[in-house]
Amino acid sequence: MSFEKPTDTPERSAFYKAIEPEGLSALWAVMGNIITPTPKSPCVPHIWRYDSIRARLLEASGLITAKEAERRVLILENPGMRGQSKITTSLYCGVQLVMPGEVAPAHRHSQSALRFVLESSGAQTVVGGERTEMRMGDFIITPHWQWHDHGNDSDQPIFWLDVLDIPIVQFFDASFAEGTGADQQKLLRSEGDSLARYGANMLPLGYEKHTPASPIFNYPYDRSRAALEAMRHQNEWDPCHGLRMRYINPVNGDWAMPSIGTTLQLLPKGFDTQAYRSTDATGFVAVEGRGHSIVAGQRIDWGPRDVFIVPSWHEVTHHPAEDSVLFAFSDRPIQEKLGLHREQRGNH
Ligand code: GTQ
Repeated sequence: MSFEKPTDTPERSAFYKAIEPEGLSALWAVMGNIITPTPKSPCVPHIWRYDSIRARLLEASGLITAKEAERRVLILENPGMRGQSKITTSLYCGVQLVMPGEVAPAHRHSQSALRFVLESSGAQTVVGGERTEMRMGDFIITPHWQWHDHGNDSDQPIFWLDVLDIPIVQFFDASFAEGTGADQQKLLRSEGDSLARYGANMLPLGYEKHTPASPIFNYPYDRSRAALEAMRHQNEWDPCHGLRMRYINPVNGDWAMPSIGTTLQLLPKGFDTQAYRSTDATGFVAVEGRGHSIVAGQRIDWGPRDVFIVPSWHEVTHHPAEDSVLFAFSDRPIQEKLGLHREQRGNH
């Protein structure tokens, strides 16, 4: 099976031209481009260095306030898709800076967001009426259409990674957004309420509210990291992933967010992973440690807080030079729901 474009003849070319004004085109001339035997993507492997992003954001803080910008964010644009505000074909990613004393005003939108905190001395976000402190490594979700505002009461700048399903909502032409006009929304619950209510391996008796996103909205790094540390003593390593855990919605065991799947993985020093590829293009954040990964033959050296991309169906191996922790995100939950997700272990 090739789906190769049949050769052009003067008659065929004339025919294609003739049907064009009628809103028609010939499938056989394009079939190989739209139904490919294996994934073809404009998304390319790439790494963004945290130090450079950080420096550029501080430079931006001299140009615009968080309030005037609404969100002071530098978008991590995939080099294969410049101008499209995408880090992969389906996901948006940026790094946000809130300076001491600043606020990013309350708003809400159809897009779902996650924050992964890169550098913090204590700042806060409010999601759906509950405040949470944002600490290094915390995985925080803003489910779609929930009010959210951010602020920084500390004396140091805070930097975090934003990942949103913007391209997916764009694809469906389903975007709505609104502001309150206020800097901060009203607090409706006390801090820590969600984690106490849903994050202690219990649920309120009679709990039936099944929203697509997890009712927990801050998964603190100290808990996730401690879990990985405790499990390493068992010495059971996945050859492709080391020790890799996914963040879940405790109500049903599904991914924490309906559109973006997230994991945290521990790779001990010198653990060279076996080749792996999957249909979900994946973004990695090197939280701790350093090392390199080989993505479809290309070497990517990473250190703390760097962000790198492994595109769909690109074989990857990781080579940690130190004990390393990687946070990862992809559109896997959607691919699974559509029956599209595929993975392969080992070299091909
Ligand atoms: O913090 O609400 O990077 O609305 C892009 C859009 C962050 C946010 C982004 C947003 C936000």
